[in-house]
Amino acid sequence: MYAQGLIGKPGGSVSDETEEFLAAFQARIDAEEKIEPKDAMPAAYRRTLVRQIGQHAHSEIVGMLPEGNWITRAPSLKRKAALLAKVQDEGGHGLYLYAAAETLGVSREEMTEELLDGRAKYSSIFNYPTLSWADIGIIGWLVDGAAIMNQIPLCRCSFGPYARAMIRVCKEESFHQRQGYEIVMTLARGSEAQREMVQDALNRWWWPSLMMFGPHDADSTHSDQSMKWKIKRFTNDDLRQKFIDATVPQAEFLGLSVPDPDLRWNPDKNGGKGGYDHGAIDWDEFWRVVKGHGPMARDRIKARRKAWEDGAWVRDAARAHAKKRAARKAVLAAE
Ligand code: FAQ
Repeated sequence: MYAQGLIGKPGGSVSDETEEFLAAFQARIDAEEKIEPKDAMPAAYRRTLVRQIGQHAHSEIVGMLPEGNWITRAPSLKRKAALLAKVQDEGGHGLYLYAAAETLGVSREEMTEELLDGRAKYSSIFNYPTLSWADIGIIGWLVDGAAIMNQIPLCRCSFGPYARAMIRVCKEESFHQRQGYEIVMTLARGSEAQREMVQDALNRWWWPSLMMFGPHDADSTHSDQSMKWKIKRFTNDDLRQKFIDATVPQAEFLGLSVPDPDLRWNPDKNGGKGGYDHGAIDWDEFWRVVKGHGPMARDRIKARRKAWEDGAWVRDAARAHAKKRAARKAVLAAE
């Protein structure tokens, strides 16, 4: 089913990876060539991609849950239709990403099992609860906004199927970000109670959104190698800074305050272009959430497990159908 390069094939050994092979592979990366599924690749390159794309796919699917929670309670038919479409888009993103990871020789079943038994992660952000309608606007504005900041550079990822999937994903995320901002703008210009509701949502989602970019560069285990392989194009801290610099003026425009007393414009930052200094991120909270102790972690995995078990009959039926078709094809070929 999968087209695999001999070197670096799943379960294969790294003993074939001569210095010459690794140098030739790096030269292709440095020349901005795309690596395709049939190409030979170092086993560690394949593993890094399976890890990152798999975790990205899980994040999209788990990410449907916090917003899905508000579909039945959206304040108007228009808002309900838009939210329904957005949540459906996230499901689509998960599917493109699982398909991209499958070209590396890992099945969706295996990836899902890794998620359910805790071997694979998903984004920390989806472990927080959605307490009010304003959270839906804030998620679009901040969470999709952070996702785009991180994913635009992934459109230039060295692995072809991931880069190509990201192009469509980013177009859709950009639309999501705007619908979120529009909800926030409506609430920020609404009644006193609506302004308070949206400020409260911003207070709760600001820091978790900054944590989406991953640990501080000094604690990022994969960044150096992923940058060398041009899987990542920017470090976690660089993207986080870009996000802060883009988002703070938007909050100011809305008349909302970013919950960071240490936030200051620094004209010397970013090589003299200016940028915001910000307060300390609570890394203990980040690692607690990443290790599965986020406020909604148990519910999220429980929901995914239930969906996986409830869908078992569909997978069985699809397999039985494929077997029947193959048998029929074999009979026809023999005639
Ligand atoms: N949460 O060495 P690094 C979305 C883990 S999609 C949980 O820096 P890396 C759309 C990391 O996996 C959101 N774990 O790792 C949407 C590693 O652990 P491992 C998801 C995290 O890979 C919107 C360890 O920490 N986006 O929101 C997190 O080089 C609205 C060390 O970290 C993507 O997945 C975290 N925040 O950089 C959906 C984008 N950060 O694997 C619905 C693609 C780090 O060794 C509604 N991924 N870890 O056990 C990436 O760009 C990268 O994987 C990073 C992390 C930047 C997330």
